[in-house]
Amino acid sequence: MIKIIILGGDGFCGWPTALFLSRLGHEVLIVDNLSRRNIDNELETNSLTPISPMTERLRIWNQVSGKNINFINLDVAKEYYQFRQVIVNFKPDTIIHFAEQRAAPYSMKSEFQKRYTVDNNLSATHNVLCAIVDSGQNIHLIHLGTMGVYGYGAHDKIIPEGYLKIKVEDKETSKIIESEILHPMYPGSIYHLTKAQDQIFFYYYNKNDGLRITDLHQGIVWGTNTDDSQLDERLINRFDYDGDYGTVLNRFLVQAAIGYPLTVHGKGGQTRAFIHIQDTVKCIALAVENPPENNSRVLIMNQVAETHKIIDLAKIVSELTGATIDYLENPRLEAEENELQVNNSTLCGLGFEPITLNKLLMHEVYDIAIKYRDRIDTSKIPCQSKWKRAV
Ligand code: NAD
Ligand code: USQ
Repeated sequence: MIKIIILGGDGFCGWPTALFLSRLGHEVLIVDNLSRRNIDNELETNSLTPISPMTERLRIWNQVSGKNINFINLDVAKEYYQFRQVIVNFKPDTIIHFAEQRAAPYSMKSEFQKRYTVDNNLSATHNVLCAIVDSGQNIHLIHLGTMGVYGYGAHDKIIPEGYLKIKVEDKETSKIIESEILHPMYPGSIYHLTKAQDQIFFYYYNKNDGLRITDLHQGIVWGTNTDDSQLDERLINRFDYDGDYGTVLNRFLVQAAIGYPLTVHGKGGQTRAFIHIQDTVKCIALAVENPPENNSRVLIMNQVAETHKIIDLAKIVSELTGATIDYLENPRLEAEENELQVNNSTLCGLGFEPITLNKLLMHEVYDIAIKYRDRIDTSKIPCQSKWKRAV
């Protein structure tokens, strides 16, 4: 049994991860300030699925599984001393850190959201690191990073796992020295910028304080339910479909379910990495069970199942459902077209067997969209957030 604190355990990835780790027999404590639910209020939108309040979620989980998950409502970015006390009292073996503002479009909306994203994400990550050192405990930190820190330039044939092998010429001897450095970062939004900065925090605290850190560079997560969240409707996971938080494949499936033309940005030549939510929780469990050794560098793993072009996804959804495709002016500043291949061999070596895009799972998402279609507010579907504001 491993003692685990899940920061951000009320969110889309955090909630099913908490259930899965609890089912595996680990002791789970969720820390979350419910800010994601408040952002829904700010944006006047809601999860497609009716998510229960946290206390209800935990009560039902106890009923169906016989297991207890505890919850503390706390802002990791702002309530440092209370957070440190939680660590001191609970004595976790592992902390999993999901507690960040995670939407690129939201982070680009206006100066308010830019500043919130930077303040929240950087303070949260730094507070976690600082509190681990402060507590004097040897805690394994697992962070959810993103593929987007690598950027989408065509400079790498295959994106490596966090580190880049380099060769530098020694000016005096003209000898070639081989080394490995953190992969250069090319963040494409304020949100991705905070994830790039997180990496430097990890590098420093690992080097200076010997913290054991795993950074999971995750692709775009699709799907909604896992085996655990399906056990009772009141355990259902959140499902974002709006123009800020909805991610592309889930959005396409919702759009198809209500006869809304699929919103492809530009020509849809962008290639992105994807992973199903059931794989997210399995990969995190693998990371929990395989911590880095003491005195080893930050372990970076690419948490990705496959890559796809956006237009190909739109065509697959269209074939499956009969949806039409709309080619929209792209609100983002991003390459119109890119190739992307990702090395995910570390997680595969630990036993990860990726679920790839398949009709059954896509239908499952589509069916959920049909089931809750009355909750959809179509005015929230367009991406309003622009990377460049009109001058
Ligand atoms: P989410 O917004 O659904 O969940 C984040 C949770 O963290 C929310 O419950 C929120 O209330 C909480 N939170 C935020 N700031 C907090 C703070 N200061 N103190 C306490 N709690 C706080 O996001 P998600 O989709 O579950 O993503 C989780 C993590 O995984 C994020 O860090 C994100 O960057 C990363 N990630 C997500 C995806 C994806 O497609 N969803 C892909 C790659 C990486
Ligand atoms: N896109 C469309 N139409 C849409 C929505 C998006 O064509 O209706 C395009 C975007 O322009 C972009 C791509 O699809 O090229 C992906 O957009 P997205 O919103 O699905 O994903 P993204 O903004 O990259 O962010 C999501 C999560 C974030 C995570 C990231 C992983 O919100 O938390 O870090 O995926 S990654 O993309 O690998 O960096």
